[in-house]
Amino acid sequence: MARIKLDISRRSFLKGGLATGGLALMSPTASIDSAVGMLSADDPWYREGDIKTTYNVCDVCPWRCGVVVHTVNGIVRKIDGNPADPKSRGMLCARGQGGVSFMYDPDRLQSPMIRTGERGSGQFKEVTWEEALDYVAAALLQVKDKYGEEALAVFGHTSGDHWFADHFAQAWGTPNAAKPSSSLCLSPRDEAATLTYGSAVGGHEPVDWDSIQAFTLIGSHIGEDARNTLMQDFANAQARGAKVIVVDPRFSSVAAKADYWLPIKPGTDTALMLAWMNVLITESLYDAAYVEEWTEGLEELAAHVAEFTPDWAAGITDLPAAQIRETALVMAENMPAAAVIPGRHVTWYGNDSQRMRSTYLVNALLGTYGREGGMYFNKSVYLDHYPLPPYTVTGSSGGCSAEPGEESAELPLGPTGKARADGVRESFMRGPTAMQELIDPMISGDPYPIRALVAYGVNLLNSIPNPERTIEALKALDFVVAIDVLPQEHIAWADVVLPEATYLERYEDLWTVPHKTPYIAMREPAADPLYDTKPGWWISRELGMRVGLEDFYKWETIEEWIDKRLVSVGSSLDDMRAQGGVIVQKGKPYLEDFDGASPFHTASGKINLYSEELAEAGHDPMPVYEPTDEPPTGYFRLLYGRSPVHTFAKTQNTPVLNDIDPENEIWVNVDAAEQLGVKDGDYVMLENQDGARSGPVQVKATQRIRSDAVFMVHGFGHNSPGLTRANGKGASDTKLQTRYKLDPISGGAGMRVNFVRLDKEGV
Ligand SMILES: Nc1nc2c(c(=O)[nH]1)N[C@H]1C(S)=C(S)[C@@H](COP(=O)(O)OP(=O)(O)OC[C@H]3O[C@@H](n4cnc5c(=O)[nH]c(N)nc54)[C@H](O)[C@@H]3O)O[C@H]1N2
Ligand SMILES: Nc1nc2c(c(=O)[nH]1)N[C@H]1C(S)=C(S)[C@@H](COP(=O)(O)OP(=O)(O)OC[C@H]3O[C@@H](n4cnc5c(=O)[nH]c(N)nc54)[C@H](O)[C@@H]3O)O[C@H]1N2
Ligand code: SF4
Ligand SMILES: [Mo]
Repeated sequence: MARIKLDISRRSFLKGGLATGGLALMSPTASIDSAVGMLSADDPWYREGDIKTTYNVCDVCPWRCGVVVHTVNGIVRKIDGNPADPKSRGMLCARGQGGVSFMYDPDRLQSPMIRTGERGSGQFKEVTWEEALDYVAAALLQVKDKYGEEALAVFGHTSGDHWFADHFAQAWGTPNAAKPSSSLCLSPRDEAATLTYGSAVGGHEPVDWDSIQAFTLIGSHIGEDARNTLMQDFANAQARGAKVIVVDPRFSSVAAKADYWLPIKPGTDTALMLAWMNVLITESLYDAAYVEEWTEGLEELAAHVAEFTPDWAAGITDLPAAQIRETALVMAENMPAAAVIPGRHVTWYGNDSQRMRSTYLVNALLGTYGREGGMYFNKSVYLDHYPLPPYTVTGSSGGCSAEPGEESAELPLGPTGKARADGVRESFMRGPTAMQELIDPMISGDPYPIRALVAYGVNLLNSIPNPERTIEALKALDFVVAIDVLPQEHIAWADVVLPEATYLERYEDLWTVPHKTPYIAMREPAADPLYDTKPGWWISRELGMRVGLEDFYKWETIEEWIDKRLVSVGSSLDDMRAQGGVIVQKGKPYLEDFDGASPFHTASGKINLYSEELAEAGHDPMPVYEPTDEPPTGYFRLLYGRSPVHTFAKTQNTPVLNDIDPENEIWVNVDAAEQLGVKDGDYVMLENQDGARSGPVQVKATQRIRSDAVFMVHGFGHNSPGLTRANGKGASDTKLQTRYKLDPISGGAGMRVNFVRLDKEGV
C-alpha cells in the first residue's frame, strides 16, 4: 500500500475516495484534539496501533449504505462500503467517505445548552445533561397541561428520527409529527403508487436494473443526485447497452450520457406522459395481455388520452412531436424491460400526485410491474418489533413503526390521516402529516394551538419553504428544543439545544429494508462520543422517563433492544457482527413468485388505470395536465437539485466536502445572461417574486439550461456564524421559496413555483 499523503488536495481526495475507496485524514499519534482540528501528518497510521472494525449504516444521506468503519487507537480513520450490504456493495459515494470529516468537524455542538438571550440571538449557557433534560421535560409537561398532547409537534429527520418523530411522538400521544422526507420529498410518489397499484414505493424505486433494456429518467439527475447504488446501477445498465432517455429542462450530468435528451419546458411532464400513453394505446404498442390480466380501466384511459396526441403535447412541452413518438417507440420495443423512472424528490408544482400517477400508468401499459427487467416487487423484512404497549396515536410522521427501515418505506397509509384531517391537515384522506402545514397552527392557533416543538435532525430554516414564516412560528412557540450535531441556523431559535453523537459514535435500532432481497443492517459505535454528546436513543429514553412514559422505555440499553428483536430471526448482535453486519432475506420480486395470487394491494387486486378512489374524493380519476404559472417578465423559474459531494444543507461545512465544493452557482442560459449583461463568473444577488433575496452567488452562463429557468444546488447560502466554513457562501434556494403549492392529493409542497431575477447591482 502506498504511503498516503495526508495533506488532502481536492484531487487526491476524489482519487482516493472514488477510485480506491481510501481516505486518510489524520496522523497515528494524533490525539482526538488534533483529529478534530483535521491535522494531517505523514505517518503510516494504518500499519500500527489498535485497529477496530465496526459495522455501520452511512448517515450522510437518507440512502443509508452499509459501511465498515476502521478505527485506530480510538480515532476513526476510514470508512469503506460493506460488500455484504445490498445498497453499498462495497462502494461509497464521496459524501459517504466524507463521514469521518463530518464527525471531526470542530464546529460541532459540544454540550447541552439553555438559552440566555433573546430567541434568535444565539446566546446560550452550557449546562449538564441532567439540567437540560429536566428543563425540557418540565416545559413539555407544562404545554401538555395547558393545551393537551397534540400541542406538541415533533419534527424529525436523519437516521435517529424514529426515536422522536415516531416512538416518542406516538407514546406521548401527538399526531403532529412530521418528516421533511415525506411532504417535501416523497409523499406524492407514495400516494400515487398506492392509488395506482396498491403499495407505497418508499425511498427506493424498485427498478430491476440488472436486466432493464430502456429507461426514462424524469428529472432524476443521477450522478449529481449521488445515491451510490443508483450510480452503480446506471453505469452497469448503460455499459450493457440499455437505452437511456432523460427528460430535464437542464442538460444534467446524466443527460450528457443519454441516447435522448428531452429538454422539456418545466412543469409540463404530465402532458408528455399523456402523449406517450396516446402513442402506446392508439398504435396498439402496449402489452395487451398484461393490461388485460392485471389492470382495470383501459377503456376509460384510452378515451381519456385519445386527444392528447404528440402534436398536442409538443405545443405544451416545447418538445418535437416526432421525438415524443420516437421515445415512446423505444420504450415499447423493449417492454416489459422498460420503465419510466421518476426521481425521489417529487414535490415540484403542486399537482405532483397526478404527475406521478401518469408515470406509473405509462409503466403499467408497458407491463413493467413484476416483470424481469421492469420494476420488481419490494418485499418487507421479517423481523419482530420490540414489544411495546400500544400507542395511543399511530403512524403520524411518515415513518410509522418505531424503526428505521428504508425511509418512509412503511408509510402509514391507514385511517389516521383521515382523523388528522379534522385537525390540521387539509389534504387527501390518508398519508403522513405534511410538515409545512404544521407551521401555521403554531402562529395562529388554528384549528388548535401547537405550542411546543421538538426538532430532531431537521434543518428547520433550510428545508421548509417560506423560512420567514418558520421564524415567525419559532418566535410564537412556548417552547422549542433542537437535537442536532451542528450549529445550524435554527439552533439560535431553540430554548434548549441537545447535542447528539454522530452516527459513527452511537448504536442505532436495526435497519429493516424492503428490497429485492430484503435485509437487516446494523449500526454500532466506531468510537466514543466526542465532547459531551449523547446518542438519540438515550436522549429519547431519558426524556420519556421524565415525562411519565416509562412503559415505552422499559429497556435499559439499546443493545438489549436490538438483541431482543434479533431473536425472531435466530440471530443476535454478536451473530450479526460475525456475519458481516447484514442479514439478507429472500425476496418475491416477480409476478410468478405469487403463484397466481395478485401482488397488487388494491381493492380489485389490479392496477387502477382509472381510480375510483380519486373520483369518489372529488379528484380527477385519470391524470389531467394542468399548466403552472409562467415566470413574470424579467424573472426565471427557480429550479434546484444536488451537488454530488453535498447532502441537503448539512455538509457544506464538512471540511473535506467544503474543500471540494465550497459554494453553489446559479445556472443561467448563456443567451439570457448576455441579454442581461451578465457574464460567466460574475456575482449577482437573486431576488424572488416577493422581494426575498439571497446571494451573492456566482453566475454559470451555460447552454446547458433552457432560457426560461435558472438552476442552483440546494443547501448553500447558510446564515449561521457557527458554521465557520459554510456561513455566507453562495445562495439559498429555500430563502427564495417564499411560496409553495400544496398537492391536494398527498399534502406535498410543490416548491418549483418560485421565480427569481438577477440583480447585479445589489452585490
Ligand atoms: N429548498 C429546498 N428544500 C428542500 C429540498 C430542496 O432541494 N430544496 N429538499 C427536500 C428533501 S428531498 C428532503 S429529503 C429534505 C431534507 O431535509 P433535512 O433532513 O432537514 O435536511 P438537512 O439539511 O440534511 O438537515 C439535517 C439536519 O440534521 C442535522 N444532523 C445531521 N446529522 C445528525 C445526527 O446524527 N443527529 C442529529 N440529531 N442531527 C443531525 C443537521 O445538522 C441538520 O440540521 O429537504 C427538503 N427541502
Ligand atoms: N449528492 C446528493 N445526492 C442526493 C441527495 C443529496 O442531498 N445530495 N439527496 C437525496 C434525496 S433525499 C433526494 S429526494 C434525491 C433528489 O434527487 P432527484 O430525485 O433526482 O431530484 P429531483 O428534484 O427530482 O431532480 C432534480 C432535477 O430535476 C430537474 N427538473 C427541474 N424541473 C423539472 C421539470 O419540470 N421537469 C423535469 N423533467 N425535470 C425537472 C432539474 O433540472 C434537476 O436536474 O437526491 C438524493 N441524493
Ligand atoms: S449514497 Fe453516499 S452519502 Fe448516501 S448513504 Fe450512500 S455512501 Fe452515504
Ligand atoms: Mo429527499
